[in-house]
Amino acid sequence: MIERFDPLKGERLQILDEKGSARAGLDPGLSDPELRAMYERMVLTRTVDAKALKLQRQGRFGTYASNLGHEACQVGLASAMTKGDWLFPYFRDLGLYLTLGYPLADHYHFWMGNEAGLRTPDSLNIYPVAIPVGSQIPQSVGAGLAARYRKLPIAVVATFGDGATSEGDFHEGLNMAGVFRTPNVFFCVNNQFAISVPRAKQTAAATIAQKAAAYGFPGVQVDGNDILAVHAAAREALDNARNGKGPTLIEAYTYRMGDHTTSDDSGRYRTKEEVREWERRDPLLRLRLHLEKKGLWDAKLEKELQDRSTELVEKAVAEAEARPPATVEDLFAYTYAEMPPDLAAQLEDHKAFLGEAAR
Ligand SMILES: Cc1ncc(C[n+]2csc(CCOP(=O)(O)OP(=O)(O)O)c2C)c(N)n1
Repeated sequence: MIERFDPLKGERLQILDEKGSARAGLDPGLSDPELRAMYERMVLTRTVDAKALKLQRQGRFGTYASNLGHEACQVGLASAMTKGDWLFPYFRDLGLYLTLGYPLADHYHFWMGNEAGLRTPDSLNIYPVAIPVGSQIPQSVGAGLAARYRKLPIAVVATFGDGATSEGDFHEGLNMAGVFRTPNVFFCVNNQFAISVPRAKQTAAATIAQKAAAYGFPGVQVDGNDILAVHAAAREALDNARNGKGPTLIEAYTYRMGDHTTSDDSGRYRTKEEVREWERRDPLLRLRLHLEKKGLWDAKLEKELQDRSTELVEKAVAEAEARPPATVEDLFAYTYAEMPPDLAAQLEDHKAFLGEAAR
């Protein structure tokens, strides 16, 4: 299916339209429980996100990057991944974390400023979140290469924003992936902005997906507010990676509905009309309409889901807030299996500094 949509011809994969109807012949044929589970994850993601913003405003959370509007990208991709696949995430990936099973209280704990929340459970293949934009891309290619050497039938996913495609890391990573045909899926969340810099200033190319052609592998642009399109493209790309058919670049065309982070004011660089225009394309609404059309959803189920999600969120917040505060060791502990000597030296230095400061 990916090859049927050529980004160089301006073609974009969309399966669900804004009224929730699926295009015949493209529907990935998910079962009713799978569709419902996807919607439930999207609603949970939005609930978790909204609570995070409130906590930040109340001073109970650090700077926070909202995920509003990205739920289809995140849940659509994660629900196509299978056990064994690796994720090299960026900082705006809440729905991926929740769908892959990251404990909600840990997520809150991390964004409350405690590195212990970033300690990925051993059962999950999630690399620590990358704050340096784009740095996770070459790392994911290294992991892809390692998987090939070990003959593991897995795929390695890196997620990143449109801004990351201007970093050298993007080009170096994709070039190497193309040359070595690594089992990578590069998932670009094109949400139109890198903080205040619009996509048009990021690249002169018409699409990000078309850049894959320069590296010798397929690229596809999908409607990032259409969970079926995201899921179908991701499933095919992941299958190809696992089956030795090399990497794929997926550009999910969407919009960042919120501010860049709680430190930003997007009203200074974009209009309310533009944001309102994208509200019509709300990814949750689109899947909900689809479920209703199939007779799988109604107001009662919606209310129950909202209540259940709120309850889960409140429990996780209470759990995270009841945990002990971070230690200095926590700042150094959760990235490497064994701490490298330079970090160990920095830790000792810092402890000595704190000891002196306390005297
Ligand atoms: C290497 C590097 N340069 C600059 C920054 C500051 N910074 C943080 S997020 C961001 C914009 C990222 O935009 P994009 O990749 O499009 O992702 P989005 O935030 O839109 O999801 C920048 C410039 C950083 N974290 N790392």
